[in-house]
Amino acid sequence: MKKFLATSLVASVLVVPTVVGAEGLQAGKLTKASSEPAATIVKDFVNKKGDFAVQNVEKDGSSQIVRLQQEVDGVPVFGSVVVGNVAKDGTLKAVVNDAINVKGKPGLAKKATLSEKKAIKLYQKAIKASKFEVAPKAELVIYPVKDDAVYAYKITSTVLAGKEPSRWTYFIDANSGKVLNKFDQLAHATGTDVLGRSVTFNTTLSGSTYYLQDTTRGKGIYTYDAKNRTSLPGTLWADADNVFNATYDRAAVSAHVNAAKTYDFYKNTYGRNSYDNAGARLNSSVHYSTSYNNAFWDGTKMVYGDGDGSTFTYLSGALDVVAHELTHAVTEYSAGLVYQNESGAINEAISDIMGTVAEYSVGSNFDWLVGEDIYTPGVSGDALRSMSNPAAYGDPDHYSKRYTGTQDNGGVHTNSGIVNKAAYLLGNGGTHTGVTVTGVGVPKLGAIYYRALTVYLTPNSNFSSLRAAVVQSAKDLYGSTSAEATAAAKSFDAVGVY
Ligand code: RRT
Ligand code: ZN
Ligand code: CA
Repeated sequence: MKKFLATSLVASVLVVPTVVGAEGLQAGKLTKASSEPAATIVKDFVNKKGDFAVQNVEKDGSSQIVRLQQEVDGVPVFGSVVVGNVAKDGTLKAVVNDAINVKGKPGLAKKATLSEKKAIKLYQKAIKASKFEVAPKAELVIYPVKDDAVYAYKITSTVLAGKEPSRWTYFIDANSGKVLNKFDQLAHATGTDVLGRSVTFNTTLSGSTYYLQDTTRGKGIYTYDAKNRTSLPGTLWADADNVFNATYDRAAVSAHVNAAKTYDFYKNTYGRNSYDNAGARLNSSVHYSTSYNNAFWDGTKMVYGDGDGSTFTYLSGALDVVAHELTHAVTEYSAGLVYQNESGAINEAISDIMGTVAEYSVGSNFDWLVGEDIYTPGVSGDALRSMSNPAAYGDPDHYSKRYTGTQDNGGVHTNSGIVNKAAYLLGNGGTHTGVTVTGVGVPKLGAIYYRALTVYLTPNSNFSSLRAAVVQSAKDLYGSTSAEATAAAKSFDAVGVY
């Protein structure tokens, strides 16, 4: 990460807004003790500057933090905010005063003559868009320009259609219609992922810092830095120049990119809008703990360890692992499979299956292995699990070989092998224990299992109920006498589940 100021903002500035008379931060015992409300104390301190609306008052230990928005006749002065820290005894401890002197500014003599509708028309023309994810919204503001200030419309929208998503903010002079300033908050970042590939992804520019915040998908995709500690989520990942090329950045880049790919996979393949099918925000935390050899869904977010460098490298680096994690969330919000014994093994297998279907659908390096991209970085060809041959990693491939002990919640990561093998046979085809299954291909495998998960499975489903759910799903999708339905039934015959 190089250190310099954000350039995309500066490059598009037509008229540099100058903050007139901003006083910055003052600290100390700025006022005498008082029993007035905190907002009044801060207002009184700065009110010689003009009018203020109370934006927010928040408790901060025994203090109160007051945020005021400067306005003139109810019109906000863009960016002119006052923040005050008021101690328990009513003394003002610190104040950031970004209010400006607007009295007698010649530009304000001209009230807005341009209509909001007209301004939005100009905006749409300027950004060359007509199809919006979030429609243009205009707000009349006072906009500081050099030593003057003018009335302007601040207009923002989100556009996804077209080649690049954008979230342009324009300041349009409310008299002349001139563009005073513009910036695209949706920044197109570049970086290097865990596997060393160059990638592009969406970030958000706020102030002069870029954040791993993609606002183009559902309610957003946010990636956090847990800083090799165990308190979560950590801090939203910030970057000064929107180029994510440091070694430390890689885990975050992969988590962010793979979360977006998995979101797109579910949306484009099954029409599912995030794990709750209502656009739930996707949060991921990377650099969890130290040398942590695992990843998990904690009920609200995906969490990834760095690995110890020999058993695993950064776990967010693998799409099948990220899709595995997010599928745990989908399962929680659909079938609700209890994470123990047979229902738990189905829960695990569904995560491996959808992780593998996602890997196929993204179209890079598809295989029937799980976690191969981040497992034993020094050894090639191995993985944490194999769906085609679970036994290669000590997992059962037939119901008769199931683990019946109590470890690992009743063998959820072990007995998943039985279901994984059935899924492999259904998707790929093959002969196992003398039973031949004609493969239906990976996309149909995904459609069948997705339907089983979201329609026919319940919290206490066992392997036998899974067979019924998968066969019924194949019948629903392809017909009751279809080759797909036959293959689905045979895939369970082959692993001894009836
Ligand atoms: S349940 C989370 C899962 C994450 C993962 C998936 C790591 C694939 C690596 C590869 C496991 O399957 N963890 C390993 C385990 O036993 O928890
Ligand atoms: Zn899992
Ligand atoms: Ca894989």
